[in-house]
Order: sequence, then C-alpha cells, then structure tokens
Amino acid sequence: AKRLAGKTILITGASAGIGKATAQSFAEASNGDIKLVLAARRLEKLDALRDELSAKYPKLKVYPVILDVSKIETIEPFFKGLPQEFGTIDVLVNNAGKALGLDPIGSVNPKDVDVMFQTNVLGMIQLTQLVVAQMKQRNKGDIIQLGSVAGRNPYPGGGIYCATKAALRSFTHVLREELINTRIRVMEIEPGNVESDEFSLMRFRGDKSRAKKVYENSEPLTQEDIAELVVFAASRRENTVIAESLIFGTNQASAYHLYKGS
Ligand code: 8X3
Repeated sequence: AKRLAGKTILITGASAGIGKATAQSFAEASNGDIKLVLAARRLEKLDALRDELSAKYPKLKVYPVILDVSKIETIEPFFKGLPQEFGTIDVLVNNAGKALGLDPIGSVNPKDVDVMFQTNVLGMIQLTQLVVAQMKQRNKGDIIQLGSVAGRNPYPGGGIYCATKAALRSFTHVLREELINTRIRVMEIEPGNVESDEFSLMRFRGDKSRAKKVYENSEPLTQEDIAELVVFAASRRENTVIAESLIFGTNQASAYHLYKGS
C-alpha cells in the first residue's frame, strides 16, 4: 500500500465492471492516498463512484471525466486537458473494451468490427502513446493492459474480439521490449470468464438470459478478482514486473469450451 502512496492512476472504462472495481481496489489498498482519474462515457456513473469513494476515503482525490476511447480524435484533447493536479500519470490502466456478438466471420456487422477495433485497439494505442511519451520523460510509470484469454486462445464466434485482444497482446509485448532499459513497467492481465456488470450483456445486446448463460455451470471470476490482480501488479517492488497473467475461475482452462455449441 505504501508503494501506491501519492500516485496518480488513470483508469479507462471506470464507470462499471472491472474498471470500477479497480478504482475501488486502488482506493482501498492505498487507504485513499492516491489520485484517481476515472474516465468513461457516462459521467453520472463516474460522479456516483467518486461520491462513494470520497465518503469512504476522505484523503482520496478523484477526477471523473468523460472519455469515449473509440473516438480517437478526442483522446489527445482529453489527455492534454487534464487539470495539472491530475495530469502526470503514474499508472495507466487500459481497461475500456468490449465484445459485440458471437457472429461467424462473413456475418459480422462491419459497424461492430469498427467499434471493437476502435475501442479495444485504436483508442488504447492512442492513449498509450500519449501516456508513454510522458512516462519516458520521467523514466517511470506503470502500464497495465486488460487483455483476455481471447488474445491467446481464439474461439469460433470471436473472430473480431479475439483479433483485437491478440493485437493488444502484440502491441504490449513490443512496448515492454522497447522500454526494457527504462523504469517503466508494462503488464498485461488476461482474464477468462468474468461475470462483470455489463460485458456479457453488451456482447449479447441486452439479452439478459443469453448473457447469463455464459456463466452457467461454472463459478466465474468476479470483477473484484481481476481488480485485486491489477492492484497487486501495480504494488509490487519497483524491480518486479508481473508481465503476463492469465487468470481463470477454477472451472475454466481455455476459452473454446465456453462457446462450443452455444
Ligand atoms: C473476455 C473473455 O472468454 O469472453 O475477454 O473472450 S472471453
């Protein structure tokens, strides 16, 4: 917890799911002795999270801010427009991301292709470029990437989503290599099935029973389980890099079985 003291932590997709749980976990682990930049599309959810966290941790500084990472051209103005107090990023958590549908290749709506790549890949790259340039000047910082088992273990119906997470994985590897002689740490966390606020609901476009079916007959991970790992990675000793973590619930060992026959 001491290792987190005073840090400024930027989390994308912070209004729900793993991003929200990560904000809560960082606040708890540091007992509020950090600054959080909470970025997402829905400001009212971020404001509510700020109120919740500020009530619990009086020392905590929170800056809720609108960011849609799929709108690439808005990312630089967002980053440059951060108030000075929140403008120097120690930890970037690239969490914003989504899967849309399980359509076979040939039937994927081109709009869905665009949105998944814009959100999971292009926006993530643009934000990372800006933050890395700043971290290089200071020769320190942590970049924590939310990858997925899907990036290693592609499955039928995941043609686009899996490709986005493979792209993230490749980009992340290059970044770690390029920064090898710096104090900047690059880490990737690759969850399997996580029953989070909205991921499955978004994938199945609001179909609640279909969204729930993914988690049947298993004990899926929760968003808090992943948040714990993010905070763990960020709070290791400076010379330690949790480079890659594939994380499953006990009933999962790969991605494919989840979608077989579904
Ligand atoms: C989410 C995990 O298995 O739905 O990234 O692709 S999975």
